[in-house]
Order: sequence, then C-alpha cells, then structure tokens
Amino acid sequence: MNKTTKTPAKNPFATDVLEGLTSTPKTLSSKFFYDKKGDELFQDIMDLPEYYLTNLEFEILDNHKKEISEAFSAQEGFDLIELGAGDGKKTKILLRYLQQEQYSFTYVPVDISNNVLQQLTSSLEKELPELETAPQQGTYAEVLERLEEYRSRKKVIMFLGSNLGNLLPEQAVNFLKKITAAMGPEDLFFIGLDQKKHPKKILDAYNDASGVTEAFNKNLLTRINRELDGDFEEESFIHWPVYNPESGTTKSYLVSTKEQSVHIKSLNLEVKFEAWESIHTEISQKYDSASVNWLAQQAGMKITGSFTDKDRYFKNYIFRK
Ligand code: AVI
Repeated sequence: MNKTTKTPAKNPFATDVLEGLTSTPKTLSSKFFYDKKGDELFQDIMDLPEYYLTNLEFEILDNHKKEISEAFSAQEGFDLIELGAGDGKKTKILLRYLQQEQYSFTYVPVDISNNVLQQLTSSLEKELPELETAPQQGTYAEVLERLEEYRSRKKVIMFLGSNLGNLLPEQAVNFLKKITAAMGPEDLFFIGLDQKKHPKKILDAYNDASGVTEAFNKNLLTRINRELDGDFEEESFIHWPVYNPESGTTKSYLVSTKEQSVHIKSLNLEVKFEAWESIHTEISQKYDSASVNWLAQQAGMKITGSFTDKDRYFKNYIFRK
C-alpha cells in the first residue's frame, strides 16, 4: 500500500515569525505589517504632519505632471503598471492629467491586497469613469512574472512612495533586476525615493508624536497574538526607530522593557527576552545620488530623468534599460 505523507500548507507568516524570533538578534519582517489594521494605520501615517514623504511626492507629481506625462507617452499608447498601488491618491494626479490631455493608456494597479484594489477601483469608477483599468492582485514577484503579458506596447512601471526602501540592499537589487528583465528598450521605470536629509526630520517621520507609527510597529505583535495564538504584551515593548546618517538607513525596533517569556501556541514556541532585548522590524532606506546611481547600475538601468521638491527631500526618477 502506498503511504502518502501530507505536508501542512505553508503559512509564510508563521514561517517568518518562527525563523525571526529564534534568530540572534531577533527580527520580524515588515512585509507582515499590512493586514487590515496595518493598512488602516499606514493610511493614518500618510496623513501625519511628521510623515513628509507622501505630501512631497504628491507635490512633485503635481508640479511636474506635464513633463512626466510627456516622458510616459507613446504613439501606440502605453500600459501604466503601478506596483503597490494602495489608495492611488498620488497616482490620481497623473491619471487625471493624462486623461484630460487625451493620452491613450491603460492603468494597471497591482497590489497584494484585494481589499485595497477593490476600494481603489471603485473610487476610480466614480472619479475617473472613462479610465481604462486592469487591476492585478498578487505579490510583486508574481506580478513581475506576469509582466511578460504586457508586450504589445510601451510599458511604464511605477513604484512610488519609497517602497523600495523597505527592502534590504540585496533584495532591492534583485527586485530591480527583475524589473529590468521585464522591460523592453522603450519601456520606463518611474520610481520615488526618499532622500538623505536632516536626521531629525527623518527620525520624527518614524516617531510621530501621536504614536501612530508605534501602533503600526506593534501591530505585528497583535497579529502574532491573533493569527498564531501568541501572548505578547504590547505594553512591555517600546517602539524605537534609529537613523544612521552614514548609511542612510532608518531601522525600527521593538524593545522589550523587561525580562519576559512569550508563548506562541500554534508554533509551539516559547520566546525568551532579556530586559532591553530588541526585535528588528523594519528598514526604511534613504538615498543620495551615489546610492541611486549604484542601484541603477547594479540593475542594468540608466537614470534618464529626475524630479524633486524645493528642499530636495524626495525624488522621482525615470529609469530606462
Ligand atoms: C511603505 N513604506 C515606504 C513606509 C516607510 O516609510 O518606510 C512604511 C512606514 N513605516 C513606518 N512609517 C511608514
């Protein structure tokens, strides 16, 4: 008789938590911030006075929409593929302008969250009813593979909000290499990257006075408690972001304020914390011209244009193959 062993379906969150909390030093991955509550908290972060990134990118797109649209345009029209589309607030500036100026294009918003995509499409139906949209749900990796399908005309791939900064340098290069591989000679990659600036300005953006970013960071613990049957006490951890002006890296931590043990039932795991031991949860990289040139070169792309605000705090770049 044949014996079949059934392997339990892999849960990426469980795998990541197990690996991260049994490593030294302890880590958790920021990609798991974004459950329903995390999506809402990130929306609130974007409205914070300290979180300058969103408003500045909005302003850059608004001030330069004509030049950006001209760079995007192609005689046969183009597909505008946005990775991590979110609520589309910033993109709508471009979409509205492109439509008003009668550019021919299809908007392809990509997001891992079906919920986010549905909200975006219904708001677009109301605000820009004539817009041609083709939403795609999936991880960046899945969608990058599917980009093969968009070969019939020019592709403009957009990646706003300094989302690249949440990847470790090696992951960021691999991600960009995949984008390059999906691009033809006419295609563009349009990316927004937060720049190095006064360390206090950066630190304040990740340590807002009202505590929204703290709740966003701690939501990882709540998620472990809910989804993996854990017993983290959120009040026994503090949110602690640090910025290194040399590397341009902001790192966020959760620091245990006492010696404690946490039990995560579904992983059959007991995690011991020394007093003041940390869990590293997020990296938010800030860039300068040397680091952006390095990234482009590593990925096999050229920077052919850039747009910024009056303080040069944030930049949007056009990359080509
Ligand atoms: C989504 N990402 C670019 C944000 C950032 O700035 O790194 C996430 C975030 N983390 C804390 N505040 C905002």
